[in-house]
Amino acid sequence: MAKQGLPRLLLYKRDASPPSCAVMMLGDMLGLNFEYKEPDLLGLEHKSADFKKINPMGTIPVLQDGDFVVSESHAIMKYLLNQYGGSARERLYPSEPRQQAAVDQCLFFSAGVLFNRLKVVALPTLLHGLPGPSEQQLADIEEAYSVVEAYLKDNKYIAGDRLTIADLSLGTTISAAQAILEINKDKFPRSYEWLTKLHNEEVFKKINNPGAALFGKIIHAFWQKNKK
Ligand SMILES: N[C@@H](CCC(=O)N[C@@H](CS)C(=O)NCC(=O)O)C(=O)O
Repeated sequence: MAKQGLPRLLLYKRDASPPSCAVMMLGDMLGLNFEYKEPDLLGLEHKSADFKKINPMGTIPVLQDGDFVVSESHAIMKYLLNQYGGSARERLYPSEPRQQAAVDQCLFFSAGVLFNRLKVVALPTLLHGLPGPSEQQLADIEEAYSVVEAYLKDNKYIAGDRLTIADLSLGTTISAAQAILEINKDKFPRSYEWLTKLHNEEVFKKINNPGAALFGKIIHAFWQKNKK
């Protein structure tokens, strides 16, 4: 339920975009009132001069809060928690240095490694006729899964014993990545269990699971088309 009396927050997003879903889930958990804009990615609206004035990287999500604009889902999530998180901030992004470093480690891994291994398959599929992932791309995704498995060695959630924004970030990205390479539950049992647990959380059911399903539907439809 959105809280009354909070400022107007405009989020540029797409439902099939994992980093957009992570921000939307956080917004939902904090009871924020987002208005949405959905740039046409296939029409390259996000690469237009107008969009690049908002985000020079030409990516979504982007958050506009009055005259303040921030892009990059991890920066957006931290901003939302710092500005509007209230008591949830400590739970979702702990201030204790080691706990926070564990969360940050996952956020940087998500932004710098795992998401990019998904993106190098997704973008060429959608824009340049890629008919499916290469063996090397699949091996790279699997290697990233092995890092997730290692992060879960001592933890119930990805960065500790409770859900944090690291679970929102890595959880959305791995959910979408299932359309390219499913987690092998014998090889990565902790990851499989963690992802199953996340998928049963209400906020994942509401936002992530439909978003990941849509991503899967789109990418598989393009592979079929691109193979012809
Ligand atoms: N690390 C960024 C990734 C943003 C990103 O690449 N988003 C995709 C959509 S899921 C996008 O805008 N792709 C368009 C492009 O890069 O051309 C984040 O977490 O916000």
